[in-house]
Amino acid sequence: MQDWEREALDAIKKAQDLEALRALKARYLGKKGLLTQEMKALAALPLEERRQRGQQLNALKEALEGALEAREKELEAEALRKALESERQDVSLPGVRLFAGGLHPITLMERELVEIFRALGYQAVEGPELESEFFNFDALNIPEHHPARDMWDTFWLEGAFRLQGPVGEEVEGKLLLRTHTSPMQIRYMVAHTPPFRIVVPGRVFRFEQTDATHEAVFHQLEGLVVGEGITMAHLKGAIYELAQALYGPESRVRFQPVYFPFVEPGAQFAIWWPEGRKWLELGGAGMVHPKVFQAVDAYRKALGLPPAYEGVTGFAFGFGVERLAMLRYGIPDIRYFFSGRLKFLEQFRGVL
Ligand code: FA5
Repeated sequence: MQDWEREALDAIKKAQDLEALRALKARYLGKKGLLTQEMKALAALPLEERRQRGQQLNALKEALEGALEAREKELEAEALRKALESERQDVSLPGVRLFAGGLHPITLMERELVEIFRALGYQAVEGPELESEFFNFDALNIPEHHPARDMWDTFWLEGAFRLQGPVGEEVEGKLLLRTHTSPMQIRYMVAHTPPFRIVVPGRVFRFEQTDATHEAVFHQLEGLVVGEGITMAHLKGAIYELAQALYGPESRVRFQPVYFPFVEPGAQFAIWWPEGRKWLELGGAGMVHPKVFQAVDAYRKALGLPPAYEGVTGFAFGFGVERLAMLRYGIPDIRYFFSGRLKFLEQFRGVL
């Protein structure tokens, strides 16, 4: 064996990568490789020597090819091992949680309530938070200086703001932050003719001392159903359906007479909460007061619209959303809702 032959086998075994191996292959077995040259040189040798050398070279060729192939396999295996090592995933590492935004618990509760009434054929509509004295009070049979106004401590607005009425007309008069969702009763009736069933979710404002169950900013859900032959029984049925949808077949409803200027008779109602074994005072309700229908038709007349509320009856209700959300989500203090605290809000966010 010549020196280069031994060197060749040695170099192949030590080749560090596939590229180096390819270079070695070209160097020895390529068209101009050393072995190829030796093969060519055979022709010049005498017969006996040629035979012997020919055999040697063939054996050498086999040895080189074998060594190249073996080293190639080794290097490939090594490359694969390295790739697996560097791309390895530790599946036991804790995952990274990606948080999405979430809906506020009041929004969740509001949506649940609207869905309940939608299933009963009600349409959901919304009204402005900035409201006029006329829609919030006067048209609801609560004239200025009437003691009933004290039922709602009001944030009045100073300065000039433009406010649109029910059919886009500009509204005059003193402005306030609505103290309840009831002004939407008037707005809706002015712009529509009965029969209809609506619910009005929305934010309301009262100039009040806050405590664990009272906020200056809170939400109500108003309901209004008007048509021929609507009675108190329909009202009770609606609240009963609400109770069933919220708390199941064990729930019950209770009505007690109470005064609201815009209904007659008026009632406050409570729902039996089976899980907590107590009555939840939810809100007020009653049959739409004839004076409210008259105020609506008078307003329609001023707009040039024909009267639409003669010979119909209707019921209305309005209740607080926060109380129900507090129960639904186990929230002990109403002031958490608008505290803006992330720790509180994060409990309601989604996870992607
Ligand atoms: C009203 O606001 C009437 N508009 C309800 C109504 C509608 C009566 C239609 C008849 C016909 P009241 O002021 O009682 O009523 O408020 C209704 C509900 O809002 C209360 O029962 C309570 O659940 C909730 N509420 C009232 N004040 C607060 C407050 N400061 N914080 C949280 N919730 C309140």
